[in-house]
Amino acid sequence: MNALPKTIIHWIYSATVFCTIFAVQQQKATAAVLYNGWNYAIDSFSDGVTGAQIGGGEFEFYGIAVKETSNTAFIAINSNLSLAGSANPLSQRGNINYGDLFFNFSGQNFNTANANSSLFAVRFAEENDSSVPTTGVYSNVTAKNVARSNSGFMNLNQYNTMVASSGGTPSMGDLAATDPYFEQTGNWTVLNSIATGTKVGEINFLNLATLTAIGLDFSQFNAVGSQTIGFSFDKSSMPSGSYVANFFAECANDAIALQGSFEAVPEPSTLFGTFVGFSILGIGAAKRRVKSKVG
Ligand SMILES: [Ca+2]
Ligand SMILES: [Ca+2]
Ligand SMILES: [Ca+2]
Repeated sequence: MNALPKTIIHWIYSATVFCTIFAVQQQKATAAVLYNGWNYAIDSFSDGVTGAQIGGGEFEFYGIAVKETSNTAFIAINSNLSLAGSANPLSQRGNINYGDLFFNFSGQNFNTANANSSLFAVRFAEENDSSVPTTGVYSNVTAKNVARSNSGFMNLNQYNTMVASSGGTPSMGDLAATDPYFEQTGNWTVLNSIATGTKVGEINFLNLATLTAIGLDFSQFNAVGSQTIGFSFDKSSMPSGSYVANFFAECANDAIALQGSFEAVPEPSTLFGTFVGFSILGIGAAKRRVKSKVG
């Protein structure tokens, strides 16, 4: 068999390298980014719309990360928007804040899950326009649009077009900006706030020192928003399995979606079994100690 000409070998090698790099980049855009036990969705740093400023302003969201232990879920958001929101007298409740954080375990797109009241959501911003009375975890959730009452975008297509035409790069974190998971067109179709839901749990706010102590590090991804907001809740208030989580600004001036999954909370009977197992082992060890003493 004739050896392949050098130029062809070189071409094959180059193509292989190119495909490998391409595959890695593709993977980066779609697969979970795990670091120190946290699953990160890093957003575009140039798609927050703050008045005429595209990128880096008060409405720039940088990322969201989720960590779990057997019983607890931890959430952290890195952004330039404070938990108090941005004061704006023309907007509902006098500020433009975070909308609510939705979790969709149904495998359906957002609007279908919404129509089936199968969404879960966390209200973490006390001053936002959520229809549920307090912060916490909610099940059987339906969502509403508050972009209209917060000087916001009419739909995602309008937002994406505006960002791109101003030199920014629109992104939805783990999803592409135009991903059909969210409705893209129509009038006031960004569903970013809880309309109805049943409260199933509380959230506990966590400061940056606590988050850092359990391994959070947004700077690893060059996410350098001035605000890091963190909280935890009992995983028993949500299902296990794969989900899409997302949140928008109330004005829809930025948004992030994260693809993740929760492991099932251990059954009490399994825990009991483990304790019994430990006890038996403990008794065995104690017996052996006594025996060795006697012996
Ligand atoms: Ca962003
Ligand atoms: Ca508001
Ligand atoms: Ca975004």
